[in-house]
Amino acid sequence: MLKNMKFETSVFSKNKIINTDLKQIVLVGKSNVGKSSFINTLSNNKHLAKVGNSPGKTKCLNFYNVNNDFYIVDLPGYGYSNMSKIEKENTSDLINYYIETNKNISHIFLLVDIRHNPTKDDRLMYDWLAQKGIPFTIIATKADKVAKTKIPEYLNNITKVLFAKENIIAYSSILKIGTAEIENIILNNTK
Ligand SMILES: Nc1nc2c(ncn2[C@@H]2O[C@H](COP(=O)(O)OP(=O)(O)OP(=O)(O)O)[C@@H](O)[C@H]2O)c(=O)[nH]1
Ligand SMILES: [Mg+2]
Repeated sequence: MLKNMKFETSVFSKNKIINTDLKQIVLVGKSNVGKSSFINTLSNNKHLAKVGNSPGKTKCLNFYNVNNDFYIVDLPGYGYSNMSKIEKENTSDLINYYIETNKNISHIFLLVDIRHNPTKDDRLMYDWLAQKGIPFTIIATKADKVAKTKIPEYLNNITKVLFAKENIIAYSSILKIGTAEIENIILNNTK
């Protein structure tokens, strides 16, 4: 669990991105994959981030301050078809700008649903991150939804579809699978 994690601000436009020297750990992934739930589990506070049954819950960049040491940044999900074209363009423009221009991003978690083949959007995001050179880890969410014995098979499949070289971790916000490993990655990248 990450202690002293507090919501700091929501950012809807490029010029409002906070100016800080603190390191940032960033969550990216398809809408509904479980990014906001991940924040709530890590902070042990189920009311910290808004979680939704319908995709498209998070529509801005949300900055969570951890003990004034670093930030965890929750991004809007991609691939949500009900968003208007303008909304989609604004969101992806904001995400691209934030990741492209920020020198303080020390690690990215790319979240994908353990049960499904990564989508075309996941592959595009993977390729984009891979060529950026920012270290990242793939998190396979909702691991509570599959049989424990099948987890390695699902992880292999995701790695194969993404042609990924990165480490991949099975994770569940409900059963707290993978949290210790993830916390270690966060702490090692924010020293
Ligand atoms: N079974 C299970 N459900 C989960 C898990 N994590 C999230 N969910 C559910 O998945 C849905 C979406 O979760 P969110 O955390 O809001 O997803 P998000 O990635 O933030 O979605 P956007 O804000 O739309 O991008 C909610 O109904 C959650 O309760 C998990 O580990 N296991
Ligand atoms: Mg969200």
